[in-house]
Amino acid sequence: STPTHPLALLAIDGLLTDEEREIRATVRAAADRELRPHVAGWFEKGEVPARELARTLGGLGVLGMHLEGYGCAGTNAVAYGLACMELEAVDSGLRSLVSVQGSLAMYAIWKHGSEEQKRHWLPKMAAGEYIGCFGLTEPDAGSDPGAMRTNAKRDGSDWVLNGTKMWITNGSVADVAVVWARTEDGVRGFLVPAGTPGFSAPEIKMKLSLRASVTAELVLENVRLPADAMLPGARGLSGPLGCLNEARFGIVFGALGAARDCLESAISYARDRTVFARSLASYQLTQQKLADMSVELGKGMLLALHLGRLKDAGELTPEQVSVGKLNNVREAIAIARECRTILGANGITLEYPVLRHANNLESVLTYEGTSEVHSLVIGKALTGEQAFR
Ligand code: TGC
Ligand code: FAD
Repeated sequence: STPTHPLALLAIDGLLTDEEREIRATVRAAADRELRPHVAGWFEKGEVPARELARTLGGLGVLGMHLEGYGCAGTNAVAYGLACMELEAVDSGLRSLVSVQGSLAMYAIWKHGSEEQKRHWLPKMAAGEYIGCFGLTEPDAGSDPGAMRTNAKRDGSDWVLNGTKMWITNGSVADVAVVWARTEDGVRGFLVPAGTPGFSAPEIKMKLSLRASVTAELVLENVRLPADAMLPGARGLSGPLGCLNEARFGIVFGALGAARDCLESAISYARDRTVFARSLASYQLTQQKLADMSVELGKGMLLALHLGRLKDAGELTPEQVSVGKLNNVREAIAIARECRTILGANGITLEYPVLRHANNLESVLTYEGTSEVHSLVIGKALTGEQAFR
């Protein structure tokens, strides 16, 4: 009989509006046409044409797509999640570019910036003419950003920044870096334009994950900025942590895109591959793997949609985002690894997307709060006791 797509099993599409389905179809078609044919090559080289990509993604309307005004599309959260899913079905690195641009750099400016900062940066960032990055993590402060050393000191009305940020997506190609730094007044955000004297962003090479994404260090040596470089609306760690909720939400959907792509590859491969004189898909062991993975994919999708509906109703809490990020990334990486077994030796090549996704998901498991951090956030919500420190 005709095979059913894993996501059609639970008829989840019926829970989407026509507009959400249309946006998803548009992003999927563009991603399949303009990104998918190139992505294995970018991954192999460890290089992406980031500027061209940003313009393509800006033209598609996905940069800051869930923000209102300033040239942004103003879609609902579910549509944004579905776009992340389609991009990550191609590669987590492409979704990363979009997450960091829209949910971290643009969102920080949109939420905490002055009117002048918003007008200056947001329309060009939405169009992909300017690229942004978001510098929170440091070499010695990842899960615990409160331990950051980067600092900003007043000199007259200017600010002088010193410190190092690490693992910064889009860092070396960014036109503007949102840099979080310690001040006398708590943690504050600063907009550092590329080319500011004392500021450099060397790229991090030799990665085995997210090779189709730019990752860099940000080095700030006596970087002098005018008073109006500071984001006026963010004070304290809640400023950057609030931005993370936005990007984590995109990952809840995005990771399922990578998982879906792996499962589609594995089902198609199992149907075509003959082992011991029969189709690999006809064996019970294979079917059990496929059934278990499809069940997890469907559950993850229902969870993502539920969180999306809560977000659109203005009710989504950080703990709920942690449930989604923890579950969906953990299941996505398990699915990617299991699919790899079905492909046998072919599974280790870039001819198929599966190990590329699995390798990418190693980063996704770690960034935006490791799985351990999200477990601890949920544990704190359940017990009222923080176990971070
Ligand atoms: P804690 O004392 O709990 O909180 C400090 C202040 O922040 C508030 N807060 C939040 N606000 C909004 N959203 C959240 N999710 C928040 N979590 C905490 C909190 O209410 C408090 O506010 P106030 O007003 O009382 O001061 O902070 P803590 O130091 O104990 O840390 C808590 C912990 C561990 C959960 C937090 O630090 C954390 O989330 N750590 C993980 C760090 C992380 O996720 N970094 C990601 C960097 S960006 C990135 O990875 C981009 S990759 C993207 C890509 O390429 O796609
Ligand atoms: P650590 O915090 O040192 O953690 C090491 C291990 O200890 C982990 O398993 C962790 O879960 C565990 N651990 C930590 N605390 C506890 C605890 N209390 N109890 C038990 N175990 C604990 N950051 C940005 O700011 N901007 C970006 O754009 C960005 N992009 C990234 C892109 C890539 C490809 C990668 C890999 C990372 C990126 N990051 C970015 C950094 C990312 O957010 C951090 O790597 C992440 O927050 C974890 O920090 P860490 O690597 O320092 O690990």
